[in-house]
Amino acid sequence: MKIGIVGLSQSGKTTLFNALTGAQVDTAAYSGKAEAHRAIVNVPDQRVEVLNEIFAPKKKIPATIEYIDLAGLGAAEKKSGFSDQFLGHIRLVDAILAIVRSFSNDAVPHPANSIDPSRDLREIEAEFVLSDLSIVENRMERLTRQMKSKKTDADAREFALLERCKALLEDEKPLRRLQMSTEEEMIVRGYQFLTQKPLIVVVNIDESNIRNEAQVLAPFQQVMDPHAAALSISAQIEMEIRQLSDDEAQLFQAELGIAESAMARLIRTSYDLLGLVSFFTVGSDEVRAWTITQDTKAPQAAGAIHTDFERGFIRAEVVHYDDFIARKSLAQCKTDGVTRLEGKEYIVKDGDIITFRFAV
Ligand SMILES: Nc1nc2c(ncn2[C@@H]2O[C@H](COP(=O)(O)OP(=O)(O)OP(=O)(O)O)[C@@H](O)[C@H]2O)c(=O)[nH]1
Ligand SMILES: [Mg+2]
Repeated sequence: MKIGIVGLSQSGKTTLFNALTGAQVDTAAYSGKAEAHRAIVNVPDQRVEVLNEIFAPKKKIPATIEYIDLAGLGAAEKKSGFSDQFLGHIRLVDAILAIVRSFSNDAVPHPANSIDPSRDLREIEAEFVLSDLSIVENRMERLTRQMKSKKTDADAREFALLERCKALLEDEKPLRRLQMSTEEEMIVRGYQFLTQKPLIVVVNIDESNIRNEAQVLAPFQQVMDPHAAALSISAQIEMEIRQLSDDEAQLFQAELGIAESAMARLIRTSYDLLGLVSFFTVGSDEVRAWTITQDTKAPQAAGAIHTDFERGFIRAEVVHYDDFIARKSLAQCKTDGVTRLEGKEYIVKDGDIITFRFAV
């Protein structure tokens, strides 16, 4: 899973990136042309650790998330739209993390000269809406020309769908709000609309607001929808904590009233928002966690490992983590009848331990 971090300039993107990934990128400003920072982090999952102890494999491979720290969006005055480079990065992410500034820091100027996180979010979303709208309009123009020479049903259906998208965008609403059939989702998938991607809003707060999350987030509730979530995080504090030893970090967190690290909260929020679950493969070679969406059937889950596994899928031997942990041996699971043989229609559950049977 790829998550792109966006925000106005100097909103704390790189600071948060450091907090989430343990990187130590210099937080000095960098121009829009600079390379984006990327880092891959392991998804903490106690189950992988326990399986690792039981199987003592050569390799332990946890699930991962990639974070991309992008260049800042310009100030309100210079509405220049996005650079091609920025769009190239952001169109490929699975979810967008928009960070907005609520922290006060006299040494750091705000591009609009005042602190107003709701306004900043509206501004970011407005940029995304404009970007999507221009794609919709271009495509509609092209389809109109095409349909003049030869009109197909597929073109007509796409045009009708784009008209619905356009109406919503002209109303300054994100495409996340559009109800689409599976077929319609297939039609628009290739466009990689920015306002259709799941959105995580991070309000970057002062240390003094760490215990006031409900209050801080209240103004954002009305812009939220089922594909958006908001969190308040002090990026600066979290970055500092990330650089401490585990013991020191725990002490410091308790003192400040931070129940869970920003990294852990963000991963949980991302999994919920994207509807992700993990299944495991185990053995003496490796113990590994795989990430899939929660409605994935067994053959497609196998495909996450290798396309051959999906093509030649025969069946899946499944035992749930909880059933396995009560026995700590795959053989015992079979003896006790808690290992199931599942076919092509089985929907993989979070925590399933699976051995795929396939023929190629
Ligand atoms: N007080 C305070 N300062 C912060 C916080 N987060 C970031 N800063 C400061 O704000 C400045 C900008 O932070 P960055 O993380 O570089 O922000 P950015 O969004 O990556 O900036 P650009 O990449 O230049 O757009 C730095 O001087 C940070 O130290 C925070 O939570 N509290
Ligand atoms: Mg930065």
